[in-house]
Amino acid sequence: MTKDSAQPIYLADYTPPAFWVDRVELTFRLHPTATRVLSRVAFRPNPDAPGPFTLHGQDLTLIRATIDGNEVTPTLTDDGLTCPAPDAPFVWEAEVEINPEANKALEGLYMSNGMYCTQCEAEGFRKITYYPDRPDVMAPFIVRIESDLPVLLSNGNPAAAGEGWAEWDDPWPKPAYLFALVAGDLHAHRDSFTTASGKPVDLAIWVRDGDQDKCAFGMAALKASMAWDERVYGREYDLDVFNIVAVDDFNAGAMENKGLNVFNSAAVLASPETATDANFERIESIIAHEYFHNWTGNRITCRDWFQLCLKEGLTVYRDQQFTKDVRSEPVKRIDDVLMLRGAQFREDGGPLAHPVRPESFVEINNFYTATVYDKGAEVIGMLHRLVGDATYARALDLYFDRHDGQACTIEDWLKVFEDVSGRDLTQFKLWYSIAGTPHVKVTDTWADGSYTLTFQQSVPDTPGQTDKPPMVIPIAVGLLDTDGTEVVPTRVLELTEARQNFAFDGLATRPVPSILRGFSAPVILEQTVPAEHKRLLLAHDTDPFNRWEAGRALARQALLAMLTDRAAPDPAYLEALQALLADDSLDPAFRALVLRLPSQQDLTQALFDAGQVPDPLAIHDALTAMETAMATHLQADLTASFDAHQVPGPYRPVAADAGKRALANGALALLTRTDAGARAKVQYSDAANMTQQMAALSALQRIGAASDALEHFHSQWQHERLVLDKWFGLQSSLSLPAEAVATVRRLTEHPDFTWENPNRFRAVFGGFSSNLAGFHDPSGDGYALMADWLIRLDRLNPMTTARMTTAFGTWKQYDADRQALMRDALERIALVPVLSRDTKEMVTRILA
Ligand code: 0A1
Ligand code: ZN
Repeated sequence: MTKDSAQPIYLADYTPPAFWVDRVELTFRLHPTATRVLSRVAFRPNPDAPGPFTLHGQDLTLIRATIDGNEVTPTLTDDGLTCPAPDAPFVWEAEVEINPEANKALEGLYMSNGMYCTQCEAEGFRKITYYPDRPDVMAPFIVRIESDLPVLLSNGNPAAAGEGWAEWDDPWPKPAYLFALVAGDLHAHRDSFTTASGKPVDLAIWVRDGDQDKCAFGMAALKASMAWDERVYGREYDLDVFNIVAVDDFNAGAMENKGLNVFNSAAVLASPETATDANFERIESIIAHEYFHNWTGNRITCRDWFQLCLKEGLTVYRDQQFTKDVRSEPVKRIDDVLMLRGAQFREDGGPLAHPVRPESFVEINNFYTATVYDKGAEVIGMLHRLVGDATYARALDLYFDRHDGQACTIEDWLKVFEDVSGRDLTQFKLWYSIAGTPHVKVTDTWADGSYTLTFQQSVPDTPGQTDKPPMVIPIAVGLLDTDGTEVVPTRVLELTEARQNFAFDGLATRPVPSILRGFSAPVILEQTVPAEHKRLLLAHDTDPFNRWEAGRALARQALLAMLTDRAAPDPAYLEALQALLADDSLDPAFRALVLRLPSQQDLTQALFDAGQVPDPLAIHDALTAMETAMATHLQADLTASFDAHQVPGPYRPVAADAGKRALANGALALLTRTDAGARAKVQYSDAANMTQQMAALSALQRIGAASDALEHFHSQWQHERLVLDKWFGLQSSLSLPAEAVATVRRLTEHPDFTWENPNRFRAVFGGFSSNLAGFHDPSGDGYALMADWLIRLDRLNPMTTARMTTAFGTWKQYDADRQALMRDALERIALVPVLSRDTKEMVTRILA
């Protein structure tokens, strides 16, 4: 199990640690290129799992080590060290030297714009000092930081400080992955919170000078999250301080280190001028997510990394519940399902499919996936639906009571639900081990006043898994009559067999079913629904999710007919939209969602599922033609919507205003298809906030008329790095197909393309990989450009590189020529002699 080896490790091989840790003391003498880390760790042999004394360690220079004060000479191994040790409690001391400035992988201790910061999840602590870097070893930490920098932060409560040093004390036992240290010339945006039991907590968001005006929203979101977790889950905060730090160079969104959350600056900083409504909403949910980890992740953590979904699935579920509460429930559900289908279903249907709880991995960083996070959250949602609100609440209380301070497994989690509900969850547990998205086929019959739904379920083969057993699938169903009146309100059917019937008696006429309401399970529903029933559901379903879903199905059907039968845009679809658009009883945010067409990725998948070879250009053209038809046929309605949903007065990032802006900007994007950008240009020049400015710029970019505005935007925002990311991302993601590769190449040559910064790299190449018609240019130039840059980034930052290889994950969906070109690009990456094992694992799995 060496860090450089590509040997998989297996869940089945788990063994408890040979030594427990009772206490950790760390001293950091910070220096950009030669930081000294002194550790003093109290170990105790584990009588239940005797074994040699080994510690993880990577890229460390060992200066000296002692056991109980006596100098020792450990044997250094590929991934750490081993040393003879007493069979009784002892104190290990070590001094190591590390080089934060050279650390561009952004794991362990590194530097970002002159500030020191850490990222230890999953296995970064071993790059800081020798230690049992595994989540089941939990200990209290005392940390001393020595540096001339003015702000010195670590986990827990501040203990003492003086000129050039500070000490922190974290009394809550934690695994090393939750350790954090930050030092820099930082400025605080402060506030406070009093917990339900009356304990005051000092809150601070620490930022670089110049960013102080972008903290207020994040702080409000933090306080709302703290209050929500008390109210809904009965969870209080447990330290005297809660610190958040904004860091520019970060591989992910944010990290839940105990008492010291570290955030990608893009995931916390926002002002009306620099951030869009979507940014504000994302920040709110990430702040909530990291805060909620304090209980689901930190107080109760994971026994091993195979259990990652234990903390991530649950914490995503909790942050989704929070957003539903503080914003709109139906809109959030639709957003989440769009995400799930766009990222997780795609993952589940391709070479990277894996169970919510994987059984093996080479590099754990490659498993921070949509499956672990988002399908993990869906599984909890199903459990909640199956046991009901009251039992769910009792199960969570028991989980916190029973497991506080422990490192747990999915078995522990499910046992709590079994104990509280009396249910046997053996079959339900398959959701954690079976990969792939279940397909549920539904047919219906009507006879003598009895209506019967027949469901058949199957799960496709995925890498290493075939012949899968039936799962427990909660299917929420309601029935409408043909006037659109609901005759049977929502009922949750529990599908447990491969094929199962459910009968509804006592109906006067054959009903129209509304199936999988609220998207009650993460499955692909296969049903033949006549277009008039879809229109009926779109107009009348009491379930907002299925109302939206019906509109979506109509749009998809119309687009597929354009693609496969050269049909014209379906007038019936346009008419249905018209009625909806004008219905002022509907939330504008909901109408904005209904107006949005299925994505290019959606249609690619739909064609592939129908046994056809998707042509990225044809799909792009069909979407453009449909939008043009919408602009033409609905011009008056769109104009009315645009005018009626302007939000006067100062910008407020609240859901109601954001919904209006979303609808007006959705209308704007469509109207721009036929007005040569006239309206968008006016909005661009008049824009008083970033939501309006970006919406106008995007609309112009989508018709290839943004060059003046882009130039203006760059000169206006060249000193705001997060806004500049938008400038890069907008061009790479929305350039017209024929220009996209050249545009991306030009962007990489731009002096502001600071590619070592993950946000900037992702803006360009993440944006490009979402521009399917551009990325899949038939020349293969897009693939080659992406491969060149992934090879370059891998030498510095394996984690971000490996994640971005997923751009190639759908290669099997395309035509033979594109497949060959994508394989070439992947093989070229695979053959790089010094490829990181992160990227190697991803490329190997994608090619398999
Ligand atoms: N636990 C974090 C996710 C995270 C994982 C790895 C990281 O390394 C760069 C960073 C963050 C979360 O779920 O928010
Ligand atoms: Zn998380």
